Amino acid sequence: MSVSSHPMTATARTCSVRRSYPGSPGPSELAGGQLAFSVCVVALLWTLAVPSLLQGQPVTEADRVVAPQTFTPEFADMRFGSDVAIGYQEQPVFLSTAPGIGGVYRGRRTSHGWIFRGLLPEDMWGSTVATRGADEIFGLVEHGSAVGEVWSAGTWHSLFEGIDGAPGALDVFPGVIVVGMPGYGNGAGRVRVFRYNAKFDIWLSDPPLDGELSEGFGTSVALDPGTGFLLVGAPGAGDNGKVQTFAYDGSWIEWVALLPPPEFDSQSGAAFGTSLAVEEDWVAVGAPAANKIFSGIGIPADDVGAVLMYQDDFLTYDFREFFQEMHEGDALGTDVALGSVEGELLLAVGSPGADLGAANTGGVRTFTLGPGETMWTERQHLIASDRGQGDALGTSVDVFERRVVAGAPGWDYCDPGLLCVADVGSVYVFEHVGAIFIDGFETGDLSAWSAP
Ligand SMILES: [Ca+2]
Ligand SMILES: [Ca+2]
Repeated sequence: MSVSSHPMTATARTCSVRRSYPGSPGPSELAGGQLAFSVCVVALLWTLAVPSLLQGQPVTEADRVVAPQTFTPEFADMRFGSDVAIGYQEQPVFLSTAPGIGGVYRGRRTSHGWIFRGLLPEDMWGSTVATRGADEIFGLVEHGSAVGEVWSAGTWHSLFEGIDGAPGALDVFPGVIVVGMPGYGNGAGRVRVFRYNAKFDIWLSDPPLDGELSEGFGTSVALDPGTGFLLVGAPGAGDNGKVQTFAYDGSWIEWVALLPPPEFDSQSGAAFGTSLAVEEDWVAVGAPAANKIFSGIGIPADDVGAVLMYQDDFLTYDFREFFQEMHEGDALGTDVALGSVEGELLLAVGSPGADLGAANTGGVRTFTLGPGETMWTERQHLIASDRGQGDALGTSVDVFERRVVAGAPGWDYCDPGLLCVADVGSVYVFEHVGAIFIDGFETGDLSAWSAP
């Protein structure tokens, strides 16, 4: 069951995410609506009769975080939340870029709320963030030169500098850092795997892996801890993009390429590989410019986006199923994240172009896969309590255990009596407790929450 906010004139067919999988006779479409009460009275009655389908209900954030400045006009367009990463170091921590004014923030959740530390270098801007285990890293780019650096956010020092492109994607394991530089070579893209050499206390790069033409190779990167493989998204490759896998045997050797299934053959430019996440034996790949796979139900729509699920079966990465939004420009799959706790996998997928009461408020779709299950089930729809036009929630998402963090870099700060400061950006934290996400109503903290 999925729900989307829609004008009062919404019809049932416009209220769902489509689910499709191999052998399926067609998408199952279910209706609901968060603002579309005329539709959703029916849907609510229906869902009450079928409790197992009460899963796409909208839920707002447990916590909303803005960067710690006072919002003077100079902070317009800082776009906090452009990229986010969440982890846990005795307390929940997250990292976010704010590329419009340069820099990177690290927040940690204490009993007194979020406490921030920021790095705002004069001549560089923060480009991407990543965390895993004890490691927290971010990329910086020099103004005007596109030469990059990678820093540790735990210790606030540069790990290595002078890399040959702007870091656009990072992944980290103890002693290994993968850097995607999709703009390298006029957009061909390059990926470097750095390894820490303890003897000389230095990070050394494997020979670079390069893309071709305007593939954008390295737009997304991930190391698969199960196989030891490297996965690299190249959304400009071929007709619709690809994810290339590499096995390591003294050097990186091309393995299989993940491609969209044949349903996507009739379109081009889907940007498959824009985003990428790996957890256990599953890989999620975002294709935010995918057009709706038209089955004769509803109406065609461009750029609804898609998230496509692959499962490793003895190093094969087989396609399993995909999900799409329904409306033109929703851009599902702009970012994806996977997490795992107590045997259940949690998938979060951003749709920054979704219109939930206003244009491009954005939202985040969630799905789970329980122990022994083979098909993903759609769960609650994560939205912002204060959503506004152009906020673009879901531009970035990350998951750690049962916590989802999502960036809305287009969020505007508006205070009565003051002019609005546009595109300051905001970050939302959603808490998954038991089988559901909870919001301010359940936590008893209504300060950053308003029920739709
Ligand atoms: Ca839109
Ligand atoms: Ca805005």
